[in-house]
Amino acid sequence: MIMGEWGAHQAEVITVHGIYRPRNTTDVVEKPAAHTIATMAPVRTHCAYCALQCAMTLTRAAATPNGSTSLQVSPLDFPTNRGGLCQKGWTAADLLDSPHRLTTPLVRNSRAEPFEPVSWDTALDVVVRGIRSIQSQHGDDAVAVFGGGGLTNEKAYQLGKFARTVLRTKNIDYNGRYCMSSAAAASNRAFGIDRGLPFPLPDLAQTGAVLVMGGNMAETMPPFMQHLAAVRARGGDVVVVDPRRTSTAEQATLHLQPRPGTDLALALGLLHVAFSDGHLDRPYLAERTRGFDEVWRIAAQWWPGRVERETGVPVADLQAAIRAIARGRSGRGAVILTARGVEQHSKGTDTVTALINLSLALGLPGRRHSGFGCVTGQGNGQGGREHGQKADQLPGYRRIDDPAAREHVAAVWGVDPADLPGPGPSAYELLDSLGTAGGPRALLVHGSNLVVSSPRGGRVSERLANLDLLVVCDPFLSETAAQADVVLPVTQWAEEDGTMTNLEGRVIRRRRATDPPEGVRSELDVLTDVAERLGHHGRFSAEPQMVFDELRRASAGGVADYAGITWERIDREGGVFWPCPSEDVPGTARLFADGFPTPDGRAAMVAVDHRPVVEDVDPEYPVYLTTGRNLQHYQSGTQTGRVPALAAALGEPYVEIHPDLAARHDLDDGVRVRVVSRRGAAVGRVRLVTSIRWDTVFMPFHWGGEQAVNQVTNPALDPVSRMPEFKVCAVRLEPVR
Ligand SMILES: Nc1nc2c(c(=O)[nH]1)N[C@H]1C(S)=C(S)[C@@H](COP(=O)(O)OP(=O)(O)OC[C@H]3O[C@@H](n4cnc5c(=O)[nH]c(N)nc54)[C@H](O)[C@@H]3O)O[C@H]1N2
Ligand SMILES: Nc1nc2c(c(=O)[nH]1)N[C@H]1C(S)=C(S)[C@@H](COP(=O)(O)OP(=O)(O)OC[C@H]3O[C@@H](n4cnc5c(=O)[nH]c(N)nc54)[C@H](O)[C@@H]3O)O[C@H]1N2
Ligand code: SF4
Ligand SMILES: [Mo]
Repeated sequence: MIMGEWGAHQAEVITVHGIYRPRNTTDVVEKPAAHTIATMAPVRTHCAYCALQCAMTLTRAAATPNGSTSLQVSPLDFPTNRGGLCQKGWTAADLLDSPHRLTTPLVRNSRAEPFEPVSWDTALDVVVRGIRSIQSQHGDDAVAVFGGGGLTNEKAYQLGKFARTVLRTKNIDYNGRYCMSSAAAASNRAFGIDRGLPFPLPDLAQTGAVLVMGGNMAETMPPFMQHLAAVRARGGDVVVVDPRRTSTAEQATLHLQPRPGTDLALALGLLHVAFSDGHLDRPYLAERTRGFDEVWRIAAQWWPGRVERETGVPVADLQAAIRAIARGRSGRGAVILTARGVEQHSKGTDTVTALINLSLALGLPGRRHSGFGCVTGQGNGQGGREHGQKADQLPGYRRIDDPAAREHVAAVWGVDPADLPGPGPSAYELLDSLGTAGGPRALLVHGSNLVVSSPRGGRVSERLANLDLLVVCDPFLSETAAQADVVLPVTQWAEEDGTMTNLEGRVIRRRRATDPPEGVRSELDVLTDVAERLGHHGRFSAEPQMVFDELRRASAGGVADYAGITWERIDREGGVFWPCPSEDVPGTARLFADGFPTPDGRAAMVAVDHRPVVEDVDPEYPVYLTTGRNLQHYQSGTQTGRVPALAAALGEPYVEIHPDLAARHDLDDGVRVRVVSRRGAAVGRVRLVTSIRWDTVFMPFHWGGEQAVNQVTNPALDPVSRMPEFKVCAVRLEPVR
C-alpha cells in the first residue's frame, strides 16, 4: 500500500540529476545541488555486491512517524538470478541508511591525531596542495592511484583518465589484480579476448556437464546454483574441484578434493586421461586451434598415477571426471568454469591456461551450450577491468604500450599521445613500493579496503604509514580509510546512476533510487573538482551519462567495444552484451561460434607445466592454509560488517580444521586459534569439520586487525598476471590461551 506524501508520484520515477560544477574560487563551501527524487514507484536496479548483479527493485516504504523512510528490496526475474537473491542482497538497503555512514570529509594534520570534520573545500584544498607539492618535488609518478572492481564503468573510466591526464602518473592499479587477473591473462593469450563468460548464464542450465574448478557458488553467488541444479535435474553432471567439500561440492555429482595449489597437475592429468580414453576432438583441434603438439608433450608426462601422487585425487576420480564431461559433450554440451580457487596462485595463469587447453582439446569453446568461462567476482569486476584502471591498460581493453591505442584514446581525451604515461607496476608491487626510495609519496584510494584485502597486510600497513599523503574515498570508515590523512565520503550504489558489466559481459544499468545523505558527493564530482583545481578546466564531467558517452568513444574499435551501447538501449533491451560496435547491431551474447579474435582466428594452446607452491609445508610450518569467502560477508567486510543481520549471523572469522589435525594440536571446537606464518598471525575460532582435507585449514578474509587472515598470506606473485598466492601458504596453529 502506498501512502503519504509519496503517493502523488507513484506513477513515475522522477530523477533530477544535480550537476555540480565547481567554481574557480576556493572560499565558497560548495554542496552538491539539491537532488529531488520523488518516487514511490519501484526503481529497477541491481544488487550492491557481486558480479551476478541480481536484479531487484527498491521501493520506498511509507514514512515512519519520525519521518524516516527505508528502501525495500524485492527480487526481479533476470537471466542471472531468476528471481533469487542471497541474504546480502536482501539486506543491501541497510547500507543506505547505515548509522556508520560517513557524511563529512575528515582531515588530520598527523597520523597521531584524531580526524577533524571539515568542509569539502578545505579537504579538497589539502588534497590539491599535497598533490602539487609532492609532484613538484618528486615528479608525476610520486602520486599513485588504487581503484576497485566495484566502481561503475563511468567511475573506473574517469579514474583512469584522471590518473593518466591530470596526475600524469603511471602508478595506477586496482583490486581486480587480486581477483580476475590470472583468468584475464590466460583468456587473452588463448582467445584474444577476456570476457569472463562467453555466453549468457542461462546457457549453462542447458548443458550436460559442468566442471567447476575452485568455485563455491553456493556461498559466493547462491542464485547461480539454480543453473547448476537445472543441469542435474536433466540427468547431467556437476563436477566440483575444491580442497573442501563445500556446500557447492555437496550438490555435485562428483567432488575431487586436491591438495591446495596442485590444480595445474590435475588439469594436465585430465587432459592425459581424455587423450588416452579417446575423447579428444581431433577435427576441432585441427581446424580451430594451434599448439596442441607442444601441449601434449607435457601432458603426456602426467600419467594418472603421477597426478594422484601430486594432487591426492584418486585415478578413478580423474577418469570419472573425464567420463562425465565426455558424456555431457556427446549429449547437450559441456562447460568448464574456473574461479578464485585455481586462479589466486603464483601459477594461476598457467592453471587457467591448462584448463583452457583441456576445453579446446575436447572441442568445447564456441560450440552450442558448451565452452570455457571464468566466474567473475566483483559487482563490476568485468567492466572494471576494461576501461583503464589497470596498470597496463587504456579504455576498451586497449594496451597502454600499443601506439595505435595511445593515439586513439589521446584524441578522445584531447591530449598528446606522447604525454600519456606507460605501464606501471601491479597492485601488490605498487603498494610495496609506497614511501620507499623512488616510490610514490601519495596514494589516492577509490573502492578498495586494501589493508585488509592485500596479501601480507602488515607490510602494506607499514608502507601506507610511510606516505606523505593518503586520501581515501569511501562511504564508510574502512580500515584503510582509518589510516588516511584525508577521507572523502562518497555516494554508493543506489544513490547514483551508472552502468555495470556483469559476469556474462552484459552491460546493465545501476539506477539511483534515493538521495545520498547531506554532505556526501559523487566520486565523478570529486574527480571533476580536483581536476579543475589542478587547472584542467572543462575536461571532466560529473554527469554519469556524459561520462558513459565519452567512454563509448574511447572504447570504439577496442576489444571491449561499447560504441553501440547507450543507456536508452540498455533500458530497452534489459542489458547489452559487448562487443557492440554500433547502435545498428545487436550486442554479442555468444562469442567464438565462427572463430577466435586472434590474428589467425584460431585459439592458441600454450604449453604449460606444473610447478610447486611457492611456500610448501615444513616441520616448522606444517599445515596448508587456504582462504576464501563465507556466505554472509563480502570481501574486507567494510559493508556487510555494518549490516546488522549479517554481522549477527557471523561476527568473527572461523578456522575450518579436520578433527584429526585438531587433535594433534589439542584444539577443540569453538576455541580460539592463532594461525601463524612467516609473515604474521591471525586469530579465529576453531570449526571442526570433516569436509576439509586433514592437511589444510581454511579461513575467510572478511575481517581486519588481528582477525585478518591476510596478515598471514604470501605475496608471491604469478609472473604473468601478478596475482598473489592468496590460496596457499604454510602455517602453524597455536591455541590462544
Ligand atoms: N558471500 C560472498 N560472495 C562473494 C564475495 C564475498 O566476498 N562474499 N566476493 C565476490 C568476489 S570479488 C569474488 S572474486 C567471488 C569469488 O568466488 P569463489 O571463487 O567461489 O570464492 P572463494 O571462496 O574465494 O574460493 C572458492 C573456493 O576455492 C577453494 N580453494 C582454495 N584453494 C584451492 C585450490 O588450491 N584449488 C582449488 N581447486 N580450490 C581451492 C576454496 O576452498 C573455496 O571454496 O565471490 C564473489 N561473491
Ligand atoms: N586472503 C584473501 N585475500 C583476498 C581474496 C581471497 O580470496 N583471499 N580475494 C581477493 C579478491 S578476489 C578481491 S576482489 C579483493 C577485494 O578486496 P577489497 O578491495 O578490499 O574489496 P572491498 O572490501 O569490496 O572494498 C571495497 C571498498 O570500497 C567501498 N566502496 C563501495 N562502493 C564504493 C564506491 O562507489 N566508491 C568508493 N570510493 N568506495 C566504495 C567499500 O565501502 C569498501 O571499503 O580481495 C582480495 N583479497
Ligand atoms: S548473489 Fe551477489 S548479486 Fe546476487 S544478491 Fe547475492 S551478493 Fe547480490
Ligand atoms: Mo574478487
